[in-house]
Amino acid sequence: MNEKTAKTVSKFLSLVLRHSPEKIGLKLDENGWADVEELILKCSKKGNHLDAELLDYVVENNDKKRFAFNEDKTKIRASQGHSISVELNLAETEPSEYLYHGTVGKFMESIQKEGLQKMSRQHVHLSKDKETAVKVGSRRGIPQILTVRSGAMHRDGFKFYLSENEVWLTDEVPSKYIEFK
Ligand code: HQG
Repeated sequence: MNEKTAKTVSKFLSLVLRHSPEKIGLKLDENGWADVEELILKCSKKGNHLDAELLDYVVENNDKKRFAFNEDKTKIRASQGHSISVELNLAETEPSEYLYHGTVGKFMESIQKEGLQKMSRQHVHLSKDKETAVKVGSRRGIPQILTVRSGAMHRDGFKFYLSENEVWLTDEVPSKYIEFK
């Protein structure tokens, strides 16, 4: 399988399964699932060739395991990262004492004031290790890594969820739980 093709498919799937299914006339159910046959048909109709083999490959080999099939592989969804409202039905999970968030310098003043907000997504995204946070921050420039006192937040009643591909999700991180340094 050509890695470049797989990356292009992954980007396209992120677009239609997280943000804009209407771009190809696709419907997601309330839990974010798309019908696999419909997805293949509608992608191909819009000139983005997709078949079952390519889809399998992308789901299996995606660097961040961004997508998951249901049990009988008739449905597929993004495991996190949505901007459209979907109910992922993730179980609340107790986080470790610290989680990390990668961002960039230009957002720091605002984050210091308002804490971490979901912005255009459904959750604030956090990582269990600094390395992952560095990668996330690097998408936008020189990464700045924030340490989130997730254990303290949890004890104070904030809820945390772990996506199927191990991204930590929460609704917001007030500034007082962030270590800026
Ligand atoms: C920042 C990728 C100003 C926040 C990654 C971030 C992740 C604020 C940006 C996933 C702010 C939002 C999500 C505030 C937060 N004021 N800026 N109060 N609160 N921000 O893309 O976490 O590769 O929505 O720091 O790996 O960067 O697509 O969130 O810079 O898991 O699978 O606002 O996307 O995954 O940006 O990334 P995003 P994110 P994929």
